Order: sequence, then structure tokens, then C-alpha cells
Amino acid sequence: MTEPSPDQIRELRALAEHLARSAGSLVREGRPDRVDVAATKTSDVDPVTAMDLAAEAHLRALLAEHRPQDGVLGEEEGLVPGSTGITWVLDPIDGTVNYLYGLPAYAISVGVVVGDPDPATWTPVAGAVHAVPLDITYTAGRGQGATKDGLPLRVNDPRPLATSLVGTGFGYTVERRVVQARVLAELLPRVRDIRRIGSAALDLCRIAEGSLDVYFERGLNPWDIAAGQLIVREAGGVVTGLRGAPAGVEMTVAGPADSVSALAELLRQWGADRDA
Ligand code: LIP
Repeated sequence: MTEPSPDQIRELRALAEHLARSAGSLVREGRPDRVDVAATKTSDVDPVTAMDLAAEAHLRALLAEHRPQDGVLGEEEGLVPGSTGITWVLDPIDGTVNYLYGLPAYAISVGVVVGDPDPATWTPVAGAVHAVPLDITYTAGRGQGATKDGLPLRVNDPRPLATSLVGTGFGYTVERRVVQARVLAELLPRVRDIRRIGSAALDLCRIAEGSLDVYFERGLNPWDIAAGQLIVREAGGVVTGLRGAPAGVEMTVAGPADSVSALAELLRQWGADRDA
């Protein structure tokens, strides 16, 4: 698949925004007073709600209408390959635990990639992240910048880690959390402060808008980062793994290049890309 033209990227970006906002309205207006867990995944504290499933079905229905030949990878229903070389990578509710508890930090993430839906090899070309409770939408197109409700985004200038506000998140298994807790204990005395928002897509958008200086997390899935990765890059930041690897499930580090380099070196020294 050759890379889409600038006009095609604009169209994909606009459609990604439409999908994210449409699913966001469904989630916002359909949230019951009490949300129940429909199922769990990697552990008893990794929930799926009926709205996760409904939002992904809604996104897939819109794609069947607008882009029937493209591939779709969704957190809840997996991969349906397409024939165009373009794959839509969907997180129907990123921050499901926050949605479950009614904490206002969950988002619809719609990424558009060329190539296999693998963060190690894909080329993100468009994306949208809709912060549902706030009704705010972040979007980006490859080579066309990143915006928050249409206003341009720029990452912060790099600053020493000692004065950096650092975002992170934690996995759902004991083996992973043991190492994450050790890394956190090493990092906390070295930085301004830590924020654990509970939605990787929103963490990445906060890097792009400068309300976080740098972010790292181990265990992120393709749907967590497909849109946010492009939004950070188009806002002048970098998104990478450790030891020169691309961002992905092993590790994702995002922010201004110099801050990412400094943090990634510490994470490498502490073995942050391993489980107990
Ligand atoms: C969430 C991520 C978050 C991570 C959570 C969870 P989900 O995704 O966005 O960064 O720390 O553990 O994985 O499961 O809400 O779609």
C-alpha cells in the first residue's frame, strides 16, 4: 500500500474524528447510573462493560458504511483484515476502569494505520482521541499537525526530569505490578511528580498539549497508542520503546526527544521492560 495522499489523509482524519465523536456521544448519553462489569480479560481487575462492546460495534458499523474495504482491529472483537492496506485501530473505551467508577478520564481512540496493525511496523497516518466526559477531541494527520478541538498542539520544551511532571500507568497482573512498583519507587524521588490518569490515549494527548512533560508505560496494546502516538509526533514529540525499539507492549515512552532519552535510559537501567 502506498501512503495516502495529503487529501486522503485529510479525509481519513475527518472520518476518524467523526467516528470518535459519534461513539463518544453514545457512551456519554448511554452511561447508566450504575455500570456493571460484563466480563474480565487478563485478570479480575481488567473489566469489559456492555458499553465497551456497544461502542466498538457502533464504530465497526460506521466503518462498514464509510470504509467497507479497510481492515479493522478493535480491542474487544479483534482483527478483521481488509484489502486496501489501511487498518482502523479502535479502543472503544480507553480507561474502562475510570468509566466503570465514573471518574472523568476515559476516551474513544480511533487510529488509522498503513501496513500491518503492528506498532513495530505500521505507519500511523490519521487519528482521533475523544475525551468523552469533557467532550474534547484531539486529532492528527501525518504531516498535517495535531489539534485539540481545532487548535494546534505542541509538546513542552524538554526540561530536566527533576522538574518534569511524569505520566504512567500500571498493568493488571501481579507479576507486572511488582516491577512497576519498584520502578516507581526509583523514579518518584527524581521527578516533579507522577500522574496516573488511567487512559493511555489521554496520557499521550496530554503530552501533545503540554499538560504532562513525559509519559511511559509498559503493557500498552496497539489500540491504546495507535491514535495518540501520531498526535504526539505531530505535536513535535517522539514516541519510542527502549534500546532503540519502537513503542509497543514492551514499553512506550513519549514526550520531547531529550526528555524521552533521559527517561528511557533510567528505565533501561532499572529493567522496566520486564516482568517479575
Ligand atoms: C488502559 C490503558 C491505561 C492502562 C490501564 C488500561 P483500557 O486501557 O489506557 O494506560 O494503565 O491499565 O490498560 O483497558 O482501559 O482500554
